[in-house]
Amino acid sequence: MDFMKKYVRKHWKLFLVAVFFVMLEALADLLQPTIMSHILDVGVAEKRLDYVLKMGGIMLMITAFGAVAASMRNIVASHVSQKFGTELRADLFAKMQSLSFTNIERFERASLITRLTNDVTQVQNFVNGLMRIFVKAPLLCIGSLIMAVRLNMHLAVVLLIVVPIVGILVALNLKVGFARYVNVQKALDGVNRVIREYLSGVRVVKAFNRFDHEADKFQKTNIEYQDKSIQVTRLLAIFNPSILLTVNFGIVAVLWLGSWRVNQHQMQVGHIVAFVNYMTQILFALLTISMVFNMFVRAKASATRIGEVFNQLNEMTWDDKAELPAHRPGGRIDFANVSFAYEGAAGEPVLKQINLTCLPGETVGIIGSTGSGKSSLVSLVPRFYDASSGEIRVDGVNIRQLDPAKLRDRIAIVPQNTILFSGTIEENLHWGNEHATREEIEQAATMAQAHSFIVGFPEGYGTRLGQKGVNLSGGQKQRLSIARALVRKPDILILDDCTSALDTATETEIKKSLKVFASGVTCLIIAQRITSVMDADKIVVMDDGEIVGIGTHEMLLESCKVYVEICQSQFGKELPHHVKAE
Ligand code: DUT
Ligand code: MG
Repeated sequence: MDFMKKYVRKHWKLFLVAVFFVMLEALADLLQPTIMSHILDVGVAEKRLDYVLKMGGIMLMITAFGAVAASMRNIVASHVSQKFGTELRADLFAKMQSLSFTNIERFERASLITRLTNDVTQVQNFVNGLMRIFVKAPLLCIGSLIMAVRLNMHLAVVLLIVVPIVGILVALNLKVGFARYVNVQKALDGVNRVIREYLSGVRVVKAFNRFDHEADKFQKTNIEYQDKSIQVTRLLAIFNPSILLTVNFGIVAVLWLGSWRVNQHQMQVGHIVAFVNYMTQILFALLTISMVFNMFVRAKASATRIGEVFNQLNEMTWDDKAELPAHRPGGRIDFANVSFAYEGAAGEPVLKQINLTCLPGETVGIIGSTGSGKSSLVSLVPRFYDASSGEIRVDGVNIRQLDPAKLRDRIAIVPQNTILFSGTIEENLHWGNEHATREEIEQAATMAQAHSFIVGFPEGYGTRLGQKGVNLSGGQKQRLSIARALVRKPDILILDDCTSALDTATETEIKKSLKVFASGVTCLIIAQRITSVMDADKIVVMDDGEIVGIGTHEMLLESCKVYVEICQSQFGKELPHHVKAE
């Protein structure tokens, strides 16, 4: 919970101001019953109207004073807790942004969302409560005890019995409650996870008519959440009335004992009234304390979950002084003995002993069966992940020394799964380069064969895309994704299977424009179709995490068995020699 220190340091002054007002408020509450007992015992009993009026006036003033303190406390408390919540959310978001893929993948996405929203809100509520009831309840409880004992020692005997019993009940409640509240939180996570998965896969769910299955799954987590919540409410349903009952017994005892002593003329009625008043204050204070505890449990569980994110150390380190050389043409990439394994995948390496050099301006095709490690290979270049062993150099600099942000400035990537953002088409293309002019954007779109369909829309480049670009076809999305990368004018361009949804004619057009664009740009092109890569300067053939062949189309046909197999599977059994690069 170290992350809280920063906010404590920042807000403790205002926090204390709020606590000060709460103390005034509690003081006002504590004075009331005593004044009332005076009114009854002196004013009413002796029929002195002037005394009643005078004390009544004081009572009114104290109430007003308490109300003003309460308002001030409310204002300060909301201010502090809202500020705190906003800052915590912003910091958490920034932290999530700064984490590497490996760090992020340790969490479920659904849980990251709940951490950022629900968990922060819980902690924020707790902080708010801290400045209100949390301080007030113990103050009232102890204050009432003292006032009651001072008022009448004899009646206080009842407290001697009632308070320990209630104390034990509250403690028991807390002890049993903690684990159950943690369970509720977990169940809520489950509900969020199922909803998220359903929503992100809604098309597939409908296509496979799996709605019933999904509904079942949801229902299960929903019921689980219900059960856990009911368990908690049951607990409260038992404890709260028991506490109430105990205190009420105490009040009956006070009335009985008091009336007995009044009859003996050893005590006045006003004392009984005031005493009962103090007892109810103690009762409510205790009840709020147990409620407060529930809040505390939730906040603690939430704070732990937030802390888990803050505690993620970004393993990606770099040397701030390291720079990529400014000279052009840049874009040379060297892989030297690179091996790589994803975390948690039983350490099974997905890339083994990769040695590869891509020269500036070279176009390198990467081909291989699915799961052979093509995407993994290119994801190492922008430092999405760090290699487990070996070294990757860009323009001669080991990328482990480079700030990923600087490195990624030189790289544009078209990911295998097209991701667009809600906003206009133009905004999406600007992602490639904030400062790109409209002309550059249209140029890139033309190269990616996207311009013609974009201007076909009534609103052209201003057309709004839904979330993830839902209102576009798969091929349209791919072309926008390519255009976005081209807008960046990178040294290194990575195209991960980005023409899979395009027809061959469009693909050929894009390849033609790329050839012009790519002079001087190092291109890594991953493809499934031989025709997409066969005119590359060199082709890398991957199989099961290893490079099994590097060379031109013709060379590989002679030397690489895997390449020949891929060719045969795509062009038929006859000798693939007739397949020539264009
Ligand atoms: N893998 C993981 N975690 C990931 C991504 C991949 O464990 O986040 C594994 C799956 C596979 C291997 O790494 O066994 C290689 O995956 P990659 O995505 O690199 O394969 P590909 O060559 O790009 O396959 P495809 O042609 O299907 O895109
Ligand atoms: Mg892939």
